Amino acid sequence: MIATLKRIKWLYVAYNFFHQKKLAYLKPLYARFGVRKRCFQTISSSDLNEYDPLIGPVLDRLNSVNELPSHPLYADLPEKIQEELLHWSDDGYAVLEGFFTGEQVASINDRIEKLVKSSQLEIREGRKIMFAVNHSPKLRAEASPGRLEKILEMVLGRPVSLFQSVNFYKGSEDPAHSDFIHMSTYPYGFLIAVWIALEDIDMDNGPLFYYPGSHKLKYIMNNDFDHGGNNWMLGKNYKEKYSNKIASVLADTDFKIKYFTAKKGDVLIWHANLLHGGAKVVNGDRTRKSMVMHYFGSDVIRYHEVTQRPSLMN
Ligand SMILES: O=C(O)CCC(=O)C(=O)O
Repeated sequence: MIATLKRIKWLYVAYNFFHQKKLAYLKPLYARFGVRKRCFQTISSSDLNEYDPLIGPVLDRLNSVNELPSHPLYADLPEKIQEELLHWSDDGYAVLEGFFTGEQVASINDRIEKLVKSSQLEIREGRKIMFAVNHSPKLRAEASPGRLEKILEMVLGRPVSLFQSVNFYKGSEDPAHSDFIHMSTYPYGFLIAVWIALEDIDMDNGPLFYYPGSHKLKYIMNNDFDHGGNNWMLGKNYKEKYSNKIASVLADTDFKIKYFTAKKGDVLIWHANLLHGGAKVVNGDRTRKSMVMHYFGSDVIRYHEVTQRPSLMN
């Protein structure tokens, strides 16, 4: 019953109608990009112009190898991070080894534990916790410090704002996907993800996997697969249908899978369209503590392509 209700698009429109203040940021953006809709209405890639690299992130158009070294923030970064960031345009990810110290990771884990114990956070599907950062400004500051956000801003070419966090206790085993189908922007590409290893991770506890270079593939949006929805209802098995589409796209490429077998405190950042997921958990007794955060670039239309909902701005 609840699952069916969640598929009715007009319930979202009604909800948005009563939250128009949080959608007002869209008005000038709709005017700028020629979107002829009210901001509480549904929005999807069908209402927007095609992908246009000229208005997307600079490093999608120009190569980070040439562009980043002259960026004012680049010179202050540790050499290892500088080197990693240089291959951003080609590979769509960067590893920031040892970005957080053992003490910093312990403090993040401690804050999560306390929030769970105080029942402020619910563990979903026995493995994940959504939006922990919204419950603790200290956690937010520790997990997303200025020195991290500066790197994201440099790579995305705009100021960023943290949209959500997801903490995992166990490996997600999520099939390969691009985050962009869930956190979509217009212009395309103004989303960036950060993944923090909150303990050592190896092939046994379900590491994150990703396909270097896959961010250059076409963005897969609703019109690119049979999602089964219509003007009134969202499709029934869109998740499965979307995953099948991504699997078929990958099958036609020769991208090589990589696993983020990480040490506690290591960080992976990735591009809006990098295909990634969670590897199989071989040892179900083991935890795989991690924290992923997604950030939007400033001054863009934010929405959820799957449900065609514009994102509320708090
Ligand atoms: O941590 C994982 O296993 C998957 C995370 C993920 O796919 C995401 O946050 O988009």
